[in-house]
Amino acid sequence: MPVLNFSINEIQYKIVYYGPALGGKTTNLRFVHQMVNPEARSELVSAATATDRTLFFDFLALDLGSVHGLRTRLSLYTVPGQVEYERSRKLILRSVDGIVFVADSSAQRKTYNIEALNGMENNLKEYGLSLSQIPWVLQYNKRDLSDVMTVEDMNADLNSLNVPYFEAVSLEGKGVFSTLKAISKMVCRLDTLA
Ligand SMILES: Nc1nc2c(ncn2[C@@H]2O[C@H](COP(=O)(O)OP(=O)(O)OP(=O)(O)O)[C@@H](O)[C@H]2O)c(=O)[nH]1
Ligand SMILES: [Mg+2]
Repeated sequence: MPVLNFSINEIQYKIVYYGPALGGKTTNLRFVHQMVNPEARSELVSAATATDRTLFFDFLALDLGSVHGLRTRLSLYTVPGQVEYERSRKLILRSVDGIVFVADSSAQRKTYNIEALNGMENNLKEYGLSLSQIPWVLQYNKRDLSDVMTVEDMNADLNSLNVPYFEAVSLEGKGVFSTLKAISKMVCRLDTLA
């Protein structure tokens, strides 16, 4: 649910990057943070372990400027992918407006992608939400690996709802902004976003 504040003419949308452990969610946010002009973004807030695994979430705010006369902000969050953090993942999904599901293209990670997607659906259900109602996109990350699944096979596993999907190598920034642009358009219900 977007937060609308008429007194300051502002609307805020929450986008969550969800997916299996080590799929590249934090890497997406790092690249966005690196590329966006500091005046249009916050600092990247990360709570990570010593080995760089997300502990609770990462957070980055973006200012899209004026859209339809309203100052429009995006709050980007990642969830921690490690299995034991289910409670955190559920909490972070609260009041979500749009989701980027970051799947790992490695064939070895196939079942982890499916389990994470099932877990996400269950968590959404507890908030009365379903994947057929909420704007979401898929990112097939790590396309640079040697054992990638085909896009067709990944769609068969993860994309029964036929949502937009993007191939990415987020470590090199490839596909990061096409993914973000697509979900932003969907949550803001815009046809043209620069
Ligand atoms: N080869 C390759 N490695 C990547 C890519 N994107 C991310 N990685 C690497 O994958 C590892 C995990 O990336 P993270 O962004 O920390 O993954 P995450 O999904 O945030 O992981 P959790 O916080 O544990 O859920 C890191 O070593 C990244 O450098 C990619 O496109 N290709
Ligand atoms: Mg992370």
